[in-house]
Amino acid sequence: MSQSFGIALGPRIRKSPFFNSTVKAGVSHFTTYNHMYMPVSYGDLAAEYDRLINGVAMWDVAAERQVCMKGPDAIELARLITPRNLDKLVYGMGRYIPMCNSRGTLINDPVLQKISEDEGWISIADSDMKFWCEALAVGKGMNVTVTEPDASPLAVQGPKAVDLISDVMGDWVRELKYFGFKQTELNGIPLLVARSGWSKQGGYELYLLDGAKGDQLWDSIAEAGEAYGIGPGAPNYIERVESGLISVNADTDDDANPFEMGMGKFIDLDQDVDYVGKAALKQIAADGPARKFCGVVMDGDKLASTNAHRWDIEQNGRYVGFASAAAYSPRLDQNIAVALITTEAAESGAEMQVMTDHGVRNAVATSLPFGKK
Ligand code: THG
Repeated sequence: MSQSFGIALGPRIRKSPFFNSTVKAGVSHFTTYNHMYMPVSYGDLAAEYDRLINGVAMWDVAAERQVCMKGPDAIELARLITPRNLDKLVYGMGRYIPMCNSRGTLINDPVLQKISEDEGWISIADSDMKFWCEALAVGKGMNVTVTEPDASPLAVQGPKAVDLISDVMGDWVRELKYFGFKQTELNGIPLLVARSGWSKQGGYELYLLDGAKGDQLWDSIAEAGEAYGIGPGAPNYIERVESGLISVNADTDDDANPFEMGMGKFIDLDQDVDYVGKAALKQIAADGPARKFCGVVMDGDKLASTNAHRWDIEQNGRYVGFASAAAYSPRLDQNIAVALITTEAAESGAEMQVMTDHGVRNAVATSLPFGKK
């Protein structure tokens, strides 16, 4: 089917503070994420992948919106929204926190940052967590306000990111721990600089704290990055499949729980906090997860660079689950996918069939991330 339609850029979906800069840089495709346009490609995915693996790339990820919980009960609210134990979370640090509903279904997987003793921000994936947090706070009669602050992450990712950002911000950024952050400024642009980002290639996220200064921040990083061959990019489809990074709602369905998604190490069933989903998660842990998020290696010709579909997977003619993102990996020279399939199929080692848009491919399951024993 040939497609000749576009998507209207109306005001109902928001523009990032970096929107104009991304257009100038040649963005070719947007998606929407948290009701905001988010670039996904600049037209050459292979070059964008290469820049991320070997150099440095800058990504407009302002659509990873912040939800601010502020007030005397802010940290208590943070404890209710996640099964992760937050006892040791200190000011200036972040944590990756799965969030579940009362059935134990994974509904988001943000990074939580402790901004102060009475303020926490979650940097959310694509679902409406501001409503969720506020409803919970109201229902529990908590003394906390839930708002969306003027804070928009610009990710700088790749092996040359550390040198570049220390040129720009100072050598202190080299000492930041993973998920550590500091509030600072760059030529009058207020920023929160964090060691984080949705790739396994290392780097930072510069949270712009004044939405009027997006182009100024973009230009500053682009200019300083020239010496490192920086270019625009986006959360990279191929690298994320290789690394097995989870994209909630793309990889999950209305039943997927954190144990199935390989997040068991983040779940504390024994802490005193009565967080949302605790009873359900205890039951799931006792029964053992029904499915497993795993890698799949497929045979046949190289896949086209993006195959953003859900493909059914069968074993012995029976449906066992679905692949949610697939790509040809240049590093592994293999066709790979991430998939959510029955634990039995994942552990069988036996051949499966992936029903791709380009025909049936034979496949075997493997652990994530790819390329790691
Ligand atoms: N950065 C920021 N906000 C975000 C994302 C981000 N919001 C949406 C989305 N990404 C949330 N999901 C993730 C998924 C994985 C990670 C961070 C956010 C991540 N994982 C590390 C890993 O898998 O190696 C570390 C996990 C750990 O061990 O704690 O970084 O990227 N601002």
